[in-house]
Amino acid sequence: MGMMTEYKRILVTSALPYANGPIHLGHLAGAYLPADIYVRYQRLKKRDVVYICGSDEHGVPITIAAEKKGVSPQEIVDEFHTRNKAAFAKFGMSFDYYGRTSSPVHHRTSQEIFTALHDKGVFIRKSEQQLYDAKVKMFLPDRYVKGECPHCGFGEAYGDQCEKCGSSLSPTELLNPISALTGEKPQLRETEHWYIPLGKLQKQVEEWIATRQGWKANVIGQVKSWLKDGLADRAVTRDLNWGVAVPLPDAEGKVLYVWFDAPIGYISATKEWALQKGDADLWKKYWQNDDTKLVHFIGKDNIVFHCIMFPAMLMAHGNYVLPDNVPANEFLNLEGNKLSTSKNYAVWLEDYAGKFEIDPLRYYLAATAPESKDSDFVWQEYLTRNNSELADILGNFINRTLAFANKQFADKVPVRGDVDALDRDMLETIAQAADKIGAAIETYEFRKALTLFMNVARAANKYFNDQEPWKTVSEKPAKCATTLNICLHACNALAVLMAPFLPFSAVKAWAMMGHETDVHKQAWDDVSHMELQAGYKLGRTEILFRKMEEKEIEPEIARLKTIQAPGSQPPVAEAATETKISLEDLARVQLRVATVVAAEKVEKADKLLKLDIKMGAEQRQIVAGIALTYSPEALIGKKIIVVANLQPAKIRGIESNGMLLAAQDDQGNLSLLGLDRDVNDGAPIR
Ligand code: B3M
Ligand code: ZN
Repeated sequence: MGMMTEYKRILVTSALPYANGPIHLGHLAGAYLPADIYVRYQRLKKRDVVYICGSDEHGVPITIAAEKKGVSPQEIVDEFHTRNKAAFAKFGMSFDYYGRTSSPVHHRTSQEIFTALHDKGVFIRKSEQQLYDAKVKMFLPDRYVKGECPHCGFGEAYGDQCEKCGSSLSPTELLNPISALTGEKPQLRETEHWYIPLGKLQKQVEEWIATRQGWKANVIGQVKSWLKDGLADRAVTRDLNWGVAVPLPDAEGKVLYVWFDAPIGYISATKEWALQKGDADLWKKYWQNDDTKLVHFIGKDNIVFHCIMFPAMLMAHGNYVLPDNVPANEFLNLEGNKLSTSKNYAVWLEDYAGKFEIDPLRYYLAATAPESKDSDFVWQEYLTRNNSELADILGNFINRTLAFANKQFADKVPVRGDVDALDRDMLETIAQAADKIGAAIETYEFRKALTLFMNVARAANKYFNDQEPWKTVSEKPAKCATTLNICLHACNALAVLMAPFLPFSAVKAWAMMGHETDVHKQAWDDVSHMELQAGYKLGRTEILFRKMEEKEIEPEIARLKTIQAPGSQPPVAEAATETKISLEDLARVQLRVATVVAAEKVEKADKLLKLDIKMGAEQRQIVAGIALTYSPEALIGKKIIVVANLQPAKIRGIESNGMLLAAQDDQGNLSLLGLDRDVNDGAPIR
């Protein structure tokens, strides 16, 4: 399975979204749209390609969503499987099969793979202490335990992560843990689990990773850093009553860990696809052949599972193909802030589809996809891209060409006569377009591919302008006919070239060119030399891309503005007027009076002063950016107000343990907050 493999077929997967909520733009931009472009292109290349996706219906994300809504997990997954499948279809995601992990085929397949590994003696069985809620008689999965973060003191940290400081945690690390189910204090109890010994498999994984070529820097970087830290054995079973039952006699009440069964979902969905095709064994051709090119499209948070854990599972099994590439995307932000499902800070596919056209969104998302770093969805940019690129360039070129042919040539393709240099250039651009765009798609550079595509439309629009057919029509009719002939060839090519990116518009454009065939069944390699005979009758013209107005997007922007997204940093004025904090929030900030006992400049930092301050019995050092307004001498003996419980930080290598408060005027001058009656230092401010 080295890099020189001649692949005979392609198997493409997109991450199986949890069926615990609707799909938003961040999902689409990360794992689905790029895959769909890739697959549509491969089909046009006439390659044997199968595109698999489906719902991930197991794991704690599902049971938690069910609890929140007060319904059963089954109800949750039924609802969102159906809704998400429909939403994806609306956006043109052209899965060959959209499965679900609650299906019997999936349960059986996951159990078979678990059993195969178990019988080979791959797993290690370990018993360990885990938190148990005696009231509901249940071991608590990570997310079901809450408590105080041992790193930052945040009181609402989860058993797997503190959302305040980002530390990853294990439930037993939490201080004062409580069960999220009952609020009870959990007990430690002995439980047994099966582990995949990633430590032991690390070498094999490393050797395989070393053979991978053309992986994105963000992906390979993350993988190498996991490997460098050393892989830890991972439990592949859980004490939970929702999921695939562990197929062993002594494993009552245990299910497979969701990250064990979910990727197997790709295999089971392929099995169901094969069954549907009437050839039950067809899936083997894709999964059990080294000449299958397996490509996993995912978001960056799933890298470790797709590049290490799942390959390790399949290696240990021995009978499956491993991915040729895992082109993971980074994250998409929204109007400068992180997307947040819980705060409804997102653009939901279902909502979007009810209001706007699909292709302009596909276009904008592909143009700004977070391929190598996080990127930002901005409504205003979406509108601009639609109006000044799709409408003004691509749409305008096709529509003006067809309108001209309609008026001057009775909707027929005119004769191509002698060609001049501009004509030749345009024909050359058309002839090379498919290969150039294709090469970028093959290397997962979708933004580049889209730019190359638009450059063809740009060139064609310019060609139309430069040849001035509206003038030559009366002065040199043969030249005008040649120009229009070539413009129509360009339209014809553009209709096929846009198909992977803009599948709905491609259908329209192809019909406008008078074809009754399916544009998605054309051959990419024919684009360079597709012929339109003189006299060929064109179809009915319609506007390809409508210009949008500001007022259409204003409500969307306004809605997002009312939500305070996590990780956002609103401008100061806005923060002051809009963000309300509770008394509890306020109580977390400890302000105290302090006396400055020593002050000196910080070398090579003209804004900074290092201060020694005294708060009652306590003395400490802070670094403050006040040197432009205050000299060190002026400060000594002064009483100031400081934030006393700020996490210590190093500023220019100097420890700063607290922050002083000052007001700032328009010119940037500072004024230290003080007291209007003398109070001893150390006094609290309430
Ligand atoms: N459901 C996680 C996610 O949606 C998970 C992906 C499974 S892919 C096999 O991010
Ligand atoms: Zn924390």
